[in-house]
Amino acid sequence: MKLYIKAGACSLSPHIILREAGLDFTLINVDLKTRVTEKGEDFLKINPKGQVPALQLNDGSVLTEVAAILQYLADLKPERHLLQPTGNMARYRTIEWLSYISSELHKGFSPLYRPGTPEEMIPQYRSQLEEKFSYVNGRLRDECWLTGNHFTIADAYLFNVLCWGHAMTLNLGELSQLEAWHQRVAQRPSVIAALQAEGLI
Ligand SMILES: N[C@@H](CCC(=O)N[C@@H](CS)C(=O)NCC(=O)O)C(=O)O
Repeated sequence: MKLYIKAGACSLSPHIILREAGLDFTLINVDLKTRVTEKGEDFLKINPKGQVPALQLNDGSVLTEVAAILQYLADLKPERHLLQPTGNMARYRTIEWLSYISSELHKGFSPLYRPGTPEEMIPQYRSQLEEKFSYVNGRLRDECWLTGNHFTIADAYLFNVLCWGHAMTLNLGELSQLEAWHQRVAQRPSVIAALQAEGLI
């Protein structure tokens, strides 16, 4: 499989999960401005949406959207418990988190990264994100992962967007459960390896 990425972008979470699942993969960097891959391919021919992540399967087909890719990868290796099986309520709790992270957190960062966002709107976007991370903080428990005893694909995605929160210096310092959880995730070998491979540490 090939995972098309940009270092530090939302492609980090499927990258972490490929490593958690112990799957074989190749990373291909994409220049999101020119939409040309490091191999000189026209990325729009691979993903017409022009966005990372895109996962090219061994049969040549391409799967896009973080939440879909994460679920696909987890289901390839059910024994890793990255997503519980169909019918288990824990599966839907994980998907509930994926949806929240995607729509409320991930896309909440877009105006902060987008050139042209009116300067006077920035504090409002920042405080909306801080409120949402505060909600997540209230849902975390000591020594646990987001949905309980297993590290899941939702933890990888939350870690990904929380890294942006740190990079953007959001005011998260008082969210002690969230910061403790972040430390636990950051110590996982898959996460360290993914951050190293993307040149982020
Ligand atoms: N809905 C997509 C959003 C992906 C997305 O926002 N990717 C960003 C990087 S984090 C991107 O490729 N931005 C470049 C662009 O939109 O032109 C998903 O969940 O995968």
